[in-house]
Amino acid sequence: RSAARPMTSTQEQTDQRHELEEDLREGFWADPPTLPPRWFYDERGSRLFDRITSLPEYYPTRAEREILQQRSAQILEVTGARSVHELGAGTSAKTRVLLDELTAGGRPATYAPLDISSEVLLETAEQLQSEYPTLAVEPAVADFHHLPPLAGADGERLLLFLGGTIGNFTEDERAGFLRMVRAALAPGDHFLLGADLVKDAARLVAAYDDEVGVTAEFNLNLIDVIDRMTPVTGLRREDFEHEAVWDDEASRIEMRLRAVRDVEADFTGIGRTWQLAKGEHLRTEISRKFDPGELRDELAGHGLQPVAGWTDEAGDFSLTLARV
Ligand code: AVJ
Repeated sequence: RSAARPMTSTQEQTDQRHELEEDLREGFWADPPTLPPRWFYDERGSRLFDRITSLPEYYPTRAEREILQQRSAQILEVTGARSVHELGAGTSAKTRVLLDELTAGGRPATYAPLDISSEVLLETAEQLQSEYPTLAVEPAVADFHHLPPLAGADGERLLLFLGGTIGNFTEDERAGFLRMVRAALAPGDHFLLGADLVKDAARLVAAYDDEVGVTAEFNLNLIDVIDRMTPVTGLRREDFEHEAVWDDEASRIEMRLRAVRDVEADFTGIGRTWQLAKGEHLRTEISRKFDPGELRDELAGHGLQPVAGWTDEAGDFSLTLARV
């Protein structure tokens, strides 16, 4: 797989470095210091996340797949969708169930995977195009702040945002995101949203602090990503430990890297020194857990009318279908 990958260009590397440095400037000197979760997903981080999705403690991926397996036909019937757009598509693994239905009987249709990583996108697109000959696969690079114009006829678009990634946003970011989604769709178009649900705190914490330590490795990999992408001295992964905490008030899991000794890192690339005292933490991710009713109200408040909602058998995860 890596042999077939195009090399990341020097220009792309420079752009990435500047984007990271902007996020560092904005987040690292805040209280608590933070960094957007997108930086987890370098090659190694993406591979670690793949391993997370099959951990016994990490139920969301299995739960969402279960719902999609049961409801794909119904989703396409209700929406009448002929063009499917997926934000954060990655390898489109779960989406295949839906694409099978979309192209059943050799019907032509469009699938537009949208992702921040052009490498993964192009690989996925090529693979899908050969698997689904009647499907027009139209990949596009997009982040969660900017959607390109979505192909397809008004009333026949379906935009997917799966995996529970909506949970990574703060309340403000989520509001902005839903406004963007509403603006990208026309009357009669649909939006399908995957969201993790509130449940027993011990199960939630276990899902983000697994027994064999894959999630800890995923979290600590962020230090290596930063160290590799921007010039810095004194930033060492041995100085941090992984932590997952349930915040009941905010209804979210927080992933943190807690300093096990005083840290002083010199970010020579941005000309600033960063200090974190022993016992203090860097917040690396929030993962908001939802109440189904509240989520439906929030969608409706943004002009996205809920028309159906499902959970897996155990009631752990939800898919909500909304219409403009
Ligand atoms: C990919 C954002 C849905 O929040 O559950 C998994 C990422 N982080 N384990 C999540 C994640 C730690 C995941 N999302």
